[in-house]
Amino acid sequence: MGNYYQKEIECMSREDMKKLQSEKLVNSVKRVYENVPFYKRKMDEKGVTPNDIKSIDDLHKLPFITKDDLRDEYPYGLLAKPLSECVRIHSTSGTTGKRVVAFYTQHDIDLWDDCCARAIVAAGGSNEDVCQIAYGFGLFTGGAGLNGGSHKVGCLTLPMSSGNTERQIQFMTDLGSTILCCTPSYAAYLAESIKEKGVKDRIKLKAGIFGAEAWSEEMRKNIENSLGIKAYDIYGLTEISGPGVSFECEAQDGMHVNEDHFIAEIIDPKTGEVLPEGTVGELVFTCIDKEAFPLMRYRTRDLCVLTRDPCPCGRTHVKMSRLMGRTDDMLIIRGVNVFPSQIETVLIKNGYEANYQIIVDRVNNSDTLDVNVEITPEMLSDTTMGISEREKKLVADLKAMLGIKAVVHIVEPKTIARSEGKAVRIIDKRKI
Ligand code: DLL
Repeated sequence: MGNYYQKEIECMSREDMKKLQSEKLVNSVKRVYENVPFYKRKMDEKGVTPNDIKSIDDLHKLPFITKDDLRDEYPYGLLAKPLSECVRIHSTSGTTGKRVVAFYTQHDIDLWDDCCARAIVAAGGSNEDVCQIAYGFGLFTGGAGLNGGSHKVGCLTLPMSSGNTERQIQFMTDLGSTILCCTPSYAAYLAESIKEKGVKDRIKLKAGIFGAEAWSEEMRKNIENSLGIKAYDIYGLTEISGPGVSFECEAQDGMHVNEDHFIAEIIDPKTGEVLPEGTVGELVFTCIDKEAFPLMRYRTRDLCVLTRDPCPCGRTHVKMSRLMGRTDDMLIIRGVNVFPSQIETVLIKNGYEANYQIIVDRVNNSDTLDVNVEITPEMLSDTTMGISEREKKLVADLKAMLGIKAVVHIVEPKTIARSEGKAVRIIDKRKI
């Protein structure tokens, strides 16, 4: 293990962690109340003063912050440090509305790099490794975060950025990359290209650190088998820092939240009520160590479960489950709640790869759901089942999973565009 297995913190008793979090929370709340007019206004409106926050048991008294608040306060409204102390920004892609910009002091960058270093170590990384970073570099946090973490661990770091698949595979084989960091959809695309090139036996990868988008357990198994690696989930969001807010360990059963820096809560997305651990709800984060952009009770819109069951790895930090979707990516089709991950699970269980598209539309006042999925080369050479039979089977399995009927189109291999970053798989024409 490298230096970034921070055992004294990562395996701290619950009691000690609560004490540490409480101290940091009290200080952070005071600081934002005094330095950021937005927080003062929000807390005053709710009738809460910094003196009311004495420990993490008082966290629920603080108001929530939403993505809309961030947009309203764009760009500098939530900044808690003078600009002269900030050294970098990152930003979300801003596909829906104004971009969100997050600010970092050097302390914030160090803290973030540490979080990513912990993730790399938890995936078995050390200074013996060659770490290929194929997340995008730039305003997106994926490249910069894992790059910083890889340096801290002492890996030989390949800052490839995303795309240029030929070059990725060339460096992977020539330099003997052992860890791959990218989105799961790009990992699947790289695996497909490696297979086509017939260079699988020249690949030395042992682990992948994949996140930034939803992926199913079935997709994990496919990637692990095709690349011959262990694939670990990593979670994060620009507003809170970037990748490394939580990460998987060798148990590959949920992601440990870096609780010494971020307090996680689960709330009912409708009422805002805090839910007990073990219940599905919206994830909310409070930053207790950051300087420039320390969001308090930020509603992520991500749905998951938090659990404190003992983990075989020895880490005591709370674990969040694989994301079950986002409050805003849940599709309501003919009155039924549909998560894209449910559709992916059905497709992969039937032997398809994650090369699919979900198209929702409204025709004659009724919602339509079409699923396009590529046939795999293996299925093409298997003559025991025809295309229409395959389509019927998928329609039946989707109906059983979702409770509604979908129209399925099985399309030729390579007809659905591959993704080098976050895959866009849902086209909701009702919103266009
Ligand atoms: O995606 C940060 C990141 C980069 C995480 C690299 C992991 C690896 P944003 O672009 O701000 O930041 O998008 C954040 O992506 O709220 C989730 O909805 C989604 N997301 C992130 N990680 C996962 C994951 C980065 N492991 C949004 N599983 C989040 C599912 C994820 N969804």
